Amino acid sequence: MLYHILYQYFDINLFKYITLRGFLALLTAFFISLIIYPILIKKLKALQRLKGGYERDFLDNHTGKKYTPSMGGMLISITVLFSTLLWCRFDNFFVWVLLFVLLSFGILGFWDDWMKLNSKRGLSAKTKFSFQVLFATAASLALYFYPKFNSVLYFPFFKELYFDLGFFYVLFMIFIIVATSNAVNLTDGLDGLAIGPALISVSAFSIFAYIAGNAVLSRYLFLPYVEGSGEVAVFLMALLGAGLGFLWFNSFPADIFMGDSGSLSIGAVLGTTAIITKQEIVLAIVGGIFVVETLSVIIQVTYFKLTGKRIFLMAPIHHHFEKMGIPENKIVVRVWIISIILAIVALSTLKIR
Ligand code: 57M
Repeated sequence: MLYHILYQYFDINLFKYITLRGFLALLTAFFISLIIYPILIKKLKALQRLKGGYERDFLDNHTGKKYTPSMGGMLISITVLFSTLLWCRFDNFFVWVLLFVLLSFGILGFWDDWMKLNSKRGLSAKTKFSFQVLFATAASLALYFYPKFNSVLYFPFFKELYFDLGFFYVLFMIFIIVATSNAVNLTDGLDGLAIGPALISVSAFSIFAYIAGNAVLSRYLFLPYVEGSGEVAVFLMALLGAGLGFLWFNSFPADIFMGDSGSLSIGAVLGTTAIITKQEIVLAIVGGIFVVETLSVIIQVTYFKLTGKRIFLMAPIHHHFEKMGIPENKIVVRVWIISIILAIVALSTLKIR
């Protein structure tokens, strides 16, 4: 909104720039979070006590988390919405698609969290999955039919390698969005475990979005040029600010969890961003942590069904490390370290082409 008022109406040139608006979007979301989370945590804690708490007693170190409130992701969505409306251009199609994905998956997650709070059982896997596919299909079709978007799949490291998937690209997009949403959800089992790699991925993708939206830079770095994707960087900066604000309270020992309200929506947004910036393959590198967590579940379940034995002490893999006796915060910080390295590897694909 302020772009239209300050730049287009009052002619203040400074507000034309994506970098400045991105920085302001980050600060806005971060400070709103710092102010509102303490109030929200207090209210949700009272509610949690009233409803009897939600305990995961499968690991000793999780027994103390019975009254830690969930649904912290709700505020991430609201803050991002506010900051985006303030600092993004209203005439950017990609920003609206991202807001749709953030809010639709956020509401679905909230529904699940709310049911868990009230009846200890969340939505059935079938209902959750059906809605995820529905929302992902809506976003994918919107992108597919947008005239300034193409259905080409590009590969990192090889500038000549790309395929036009045609209408199959819609199926591919749905898969990416739903898979990323669930992968972040599976990862969200220790304080700061999901939000850390998510924010590192968001930072890397804000660089990709900025470059992809700039005709000169993208040509220089052999990156596909996506007209309008620069504005996605402003949206991602808002998400970075909101996520950092959440991490302030989710860092060990957590005062609040993001719940499905956060994990489903942040994951879906990450997937959509990878699609918009035409970096779907790079997502598997940047979000390598989410890939490994998901693979650990697939391997564990398949192996268990086939042999009746387990490969990991417990899946997802972060529980395996906990069972080995590694302290929670050590696991989490090590995961962040790996995630930073993966983001650097992904960013290096910019030059190695
Ligand atoms: C979410 N949710 C946490 C919190 C968070 C197929 C199967 C592998 C699925 C998987 C699963 O259900 N994953 C989805 C896991 C829960 O966190 C809440 O859920 C939200 C995310 N959706 O935001 O609201 C608990 O995690 C802990 N936590 C933190 N800090 C945080 O910042 O400590 C979360 C966030 C919280 C808290 O204790 O209550 C969860 O784990 O339930 N299932 C599993 O992960 C189960 N694994 C399993 O069954 N493994 C078997 C299978 C694969 C064969 C095996 O290995 O043998 C584990 N979960 C449960 N019991 N409940 C292990 C056993």
